[in-house]
Amino acid sequence: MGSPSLARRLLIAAALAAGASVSNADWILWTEFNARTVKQADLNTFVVQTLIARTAGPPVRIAIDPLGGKMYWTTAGVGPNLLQRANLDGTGIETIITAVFPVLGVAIDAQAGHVYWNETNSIRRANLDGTNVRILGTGGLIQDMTLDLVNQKLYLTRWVGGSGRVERSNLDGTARETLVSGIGNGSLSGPVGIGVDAAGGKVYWGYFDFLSGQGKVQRANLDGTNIENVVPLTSDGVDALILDLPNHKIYWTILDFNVKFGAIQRADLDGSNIEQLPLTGIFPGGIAILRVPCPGDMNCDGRLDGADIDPFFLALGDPAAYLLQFPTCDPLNGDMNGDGRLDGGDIDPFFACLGGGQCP
Ligand SMILES: [Ca+2]
Ligand SMILES: [Ca+2]
Repeated sequence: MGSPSLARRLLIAAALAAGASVSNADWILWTEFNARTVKQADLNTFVVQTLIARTAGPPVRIAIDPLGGKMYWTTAGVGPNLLQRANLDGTGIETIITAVFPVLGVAIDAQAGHVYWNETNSIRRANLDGTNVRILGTGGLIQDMTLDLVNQKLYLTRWVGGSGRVERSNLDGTARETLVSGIGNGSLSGPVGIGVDAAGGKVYWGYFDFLSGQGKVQRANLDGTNIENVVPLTSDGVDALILDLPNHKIYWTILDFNVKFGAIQRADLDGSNIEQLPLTGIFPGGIAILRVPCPGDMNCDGRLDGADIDPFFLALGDPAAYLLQFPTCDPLNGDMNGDGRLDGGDIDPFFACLGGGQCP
């Protein structure tokens, strides 16, 4: 399947003239550390649903595998140290890793079929079912981690030798390097949650000072230069941090352990438009964004519009090149006739939906 024919181009022009854009609401998922629950809220209405009524231990971070339709979370503190997963509706809970030390960060490489996590002083990965565990690195107190699947890098926050650090390595743990050091004193203050914007060339982290209880959001270039305070120092510690790149947002949690107060806040990637989500009485351990599948959204920006036409034909004609260019997208977003395959039979339904007609 090559480029669109003249007839298709006329359809495209008609669709674009109609200003077609279809988007669905996204969800925010979070773990409740004290209550041992996993909850979600619609990001338009903020109506809350409980997905998991009781986790085996206090849940910490959470990550989503959209391709496999699973959520993964870690547990630490009073209770077993586990890496668990469940279906996105909370059913089918499985323990995939039982660890000696608290399990903190978790990240998913859905295309490669790998789950990454960090225990107190080691970073590890396994197949998504928990088999084939491999230790990728050790040392210090590893706080959290994230993956840059565009550049195939692993980023982590580590407190070691009286210094809080941001480090990175290849996905197999080789070529580890320190990008930023001296973030806090590395014993009572330092970097925790971490996220990477590969296209924007920035790594973001949350900063938590457990002595003063204060926190902030910082970022740097991917080589560790040009450190900036994105969100200035506030009176609550900043803990978990994730990026919602299609919507150009940073999400983070603030925590006050003394009064067991917590909240989820967000801002634009440059730190402007800070707001607190209207979710009261929460004490979040980790957060994740669940993007509702949007039929025909081939560039994964959450919308079906003209920008999806070229990626649609790329996925049809050269699936490997598509996955290289859109490593976090599900090519089956293009399965517009619902037969489980992306092929020529999806072209007419794609343009029908794009043009404002029937969508799956
Ligand atoms: Ca799109
Ligand atoms: Ca199909």
